Amino acid sequence: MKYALLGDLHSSVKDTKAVLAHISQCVPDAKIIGLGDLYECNIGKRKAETIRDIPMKKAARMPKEFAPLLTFPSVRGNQEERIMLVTGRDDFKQLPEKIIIDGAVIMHGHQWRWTKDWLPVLPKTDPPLLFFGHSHEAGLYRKKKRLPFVYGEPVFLKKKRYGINAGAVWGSREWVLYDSDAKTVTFMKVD
Ligand SMILES: [Mn+2]
Repeated sequence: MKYALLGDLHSSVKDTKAVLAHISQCVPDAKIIGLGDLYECNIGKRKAETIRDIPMKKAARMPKEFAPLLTFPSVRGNQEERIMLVTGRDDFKQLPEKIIIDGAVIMHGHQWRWTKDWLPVLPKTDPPLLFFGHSHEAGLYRKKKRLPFVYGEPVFLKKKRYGINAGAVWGSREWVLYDSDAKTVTFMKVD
C-alpha cells in the first residue's frame, strides 16, 4: 500500500494545494494521511496559558478555501490543541492522537520531548516505524542518528525501527511517500 503523508500545513491554502496536486500527479493511488498542525493558531504558546474563550476567528487562521482541502484523515497537532484551549471549543477532538497504518504509527511530534537543538527524542512505538511532523525539518532517524536522504530517491528501510519527519507543507511544500510493500520511504518536495 502506498501512503502520502503530509503535515504542518498551518492553514496555508497555496502550499496545501501545491502539495496535494503534486501527490495526485506522482502517486494518484496513494492514501493521504495528515500528520497534524493542519491549522495555524494565532495565539502564541505563552499567551495561550491565560487566554480563554476567545472567538475562533481570533484564535485560528481559517481562510475559507482551506477546510475544503482537508478531505483526508489526520492526527491532531499542538496547533489544534491550542486552538481548542483558547476557544474552549472541541472542534478538533475527533482527530486522533495516533493513527496506525500498515507497519507504521503516525503521530504529531509534540507528544514527546525534543532536545535544545530540536532533535526528537523518539518514543519506541509499535509498530516501530514512526512518521511525524512538528519541527518543520524533514529527517530520517535511526538510533538517535540522522541519516542522509535525497528528495525524490526512495530509501529502502533495512531495519524495522526508524523515525521519519515528513517536513512541512507550510513554506517548504514537503511530504513523504511510504510504500509499505516495497518498504521504502521517499522524501518529496514540490519544486
Ligand atoms: Mn507542531
